[in-house]
Amino acid sequence: MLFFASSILFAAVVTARPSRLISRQEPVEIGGFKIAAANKIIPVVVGGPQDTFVPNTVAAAVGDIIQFQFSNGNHTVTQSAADSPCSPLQATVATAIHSGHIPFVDGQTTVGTFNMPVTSADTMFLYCATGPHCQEGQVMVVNPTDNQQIVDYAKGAQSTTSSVDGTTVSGGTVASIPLAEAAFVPAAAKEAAPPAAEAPADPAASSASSSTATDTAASTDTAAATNTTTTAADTAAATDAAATTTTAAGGVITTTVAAGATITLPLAADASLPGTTTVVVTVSADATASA
Ligand SMILES: [Cu+2]
Repeated sequence: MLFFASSILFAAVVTARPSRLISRQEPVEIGGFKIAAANKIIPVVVGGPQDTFVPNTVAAAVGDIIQFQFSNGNHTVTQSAADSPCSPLQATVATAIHSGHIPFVDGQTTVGTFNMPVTSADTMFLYCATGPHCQEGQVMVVNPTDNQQIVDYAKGAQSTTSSVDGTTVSGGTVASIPLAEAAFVPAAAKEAAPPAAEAPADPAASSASSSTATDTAASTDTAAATNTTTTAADTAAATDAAATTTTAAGGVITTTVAAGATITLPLAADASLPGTTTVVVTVSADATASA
């Protein structure tokens, strides 16, 4: 089979170029397919720790395939006109390039790709249509005519205020490859969840002075803590001392604080319990005045 296919290719090449050696840069028409001996797959990494294309300029021959490999984030490869960065050429040319949005999340073992056959040697301008990525410089040029083109295109992108998404996947094929074969190492995985919050400082410790009056139940507060209802009956204290707290059987917490103080529930001793919700209660200073 391999020999058979090779024979056809050779025969066709000989027919097309009878007096020359095979040019490895020029495509050959065989049965409607363009085949170039020098066809390459050119990897381009999209996104990652930064919103970029790497590389952001590529020299590609007709018949090559640019394989966009999507790293961390959620990005697109979308074609624009040279003088309209961050806006899809699809608006006027239906066949213009657009990959759709292809994400990469922590833990993925495959990498989304967009395989774009290069069908023309013309210069092509591409951007990412996600959020502000284009304005931030996630742009690239295929077959630039000089080194200045990518600079000018990026500057033009920075001059826009928003990006316009493409509408239809076009100009390539969405697929995937194993992560182990990708041209990048993913960004370090983010921690699944932040560590438990530290117990809040007891704000009652810094409360103002108060009278010697004792006010019972200046406020009665219900806090949803550890899936049970805890009633804190707060009694304004006659001193400047830090709040004292006792917990009786049945989950009733009694705390003693100065009038005008702020109580944060759950109290410091309970704040480390899983599932606790913090509720801030300010004891009414008026209750003190009435005594
Ligand atoms: Cu992007």
